[in-house]
Amino acid sequence: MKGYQPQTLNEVIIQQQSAFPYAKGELSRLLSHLGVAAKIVHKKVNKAGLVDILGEAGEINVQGEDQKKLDVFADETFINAFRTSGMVAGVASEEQDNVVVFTDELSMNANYIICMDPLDGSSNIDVNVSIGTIFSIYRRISPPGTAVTEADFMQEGNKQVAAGYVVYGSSTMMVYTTGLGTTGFTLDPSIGEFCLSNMFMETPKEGTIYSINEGNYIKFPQGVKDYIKYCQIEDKATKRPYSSRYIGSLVADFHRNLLKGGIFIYPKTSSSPNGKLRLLYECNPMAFLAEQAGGRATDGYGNRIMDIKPTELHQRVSFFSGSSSMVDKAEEFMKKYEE
Ligand code: P6P
Repeated sequence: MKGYQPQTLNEVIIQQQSAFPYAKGELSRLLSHLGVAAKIVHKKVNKAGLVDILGEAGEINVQGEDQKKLDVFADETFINAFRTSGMVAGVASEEQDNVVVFTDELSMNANYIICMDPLDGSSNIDVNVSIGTIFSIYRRISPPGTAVTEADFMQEGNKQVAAGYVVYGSSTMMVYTTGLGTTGFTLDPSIGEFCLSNMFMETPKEGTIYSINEGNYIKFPQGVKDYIKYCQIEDKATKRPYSSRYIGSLVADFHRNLLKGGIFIYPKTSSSPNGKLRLLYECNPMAFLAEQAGGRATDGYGNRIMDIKPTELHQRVSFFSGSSSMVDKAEEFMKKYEE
């Protein structure tokens, strides 16, 4: 019987690199380094209940959230992987107030910068619910040989050269895009490799799942309230009522909707007037993946997430993403009340 011949992350990255005739392989090597760091974090996340790595790290991050030890561990692991790769000049991280600038000569001459949420869904860490890492890769704007500045990170999402996430769930998966479609790999712990499991993922145009924290209902814009009621009305022709599914980990909710179809909404609310999710390291990478899989990602008012010009590092935006027809329908309700 033909042996199990998995296609590994590195093999697929190299194959995809051939689509870029002038590629020098730097991005490929960077994605491989990222894969190694993800395996290190996977190992810790999987043992979170067994070793003293649960609970608070005693710090508060820039978001005002308690930093969990795993958050800090993941942040340090990915930053070290990027620093030692020699291909990254600096990192913007949810866990770091300011940009982390690499000042060694090799890194200062590197061409790439990275925005990341090292461990998204931290409130779920201690209760064994899926969490994730989200990353977004750009070419630097400043000249090689100089230290990057915050200005290098103020690029629209449409300038991303790659983006992806790692979801630490019932299995650990890496899903990424370099603009050639959205591709998924599943970690095979027995060989320690991410193996190709979903080539060219396509999200269904229509879905029957809506993901939103309905606990915030009274704070939502009227258009969101109307859309939620639309999802709940019985209509066989459009397979309504839809199912409400909300895990509270963006990566887990996004991944399920990507595979099954659905819409994820984190709108602006009366208490979060700009929304909660961060543009640079949550919404832009997810938007790139959604669009590469045939979906949409907007702010709910017809503005494509990847066209938004960032103005600050930890900027928050309203986020509607998923099956294209569902985002279209939600925006119809939002348009009725547009200021
Ligand atoms: P809420 C996790 O903290 C996170 O940033 C995303 O992963 C998740 O989608 C969202 O916040 C959950 O926020 O307000 O519904 O708990």
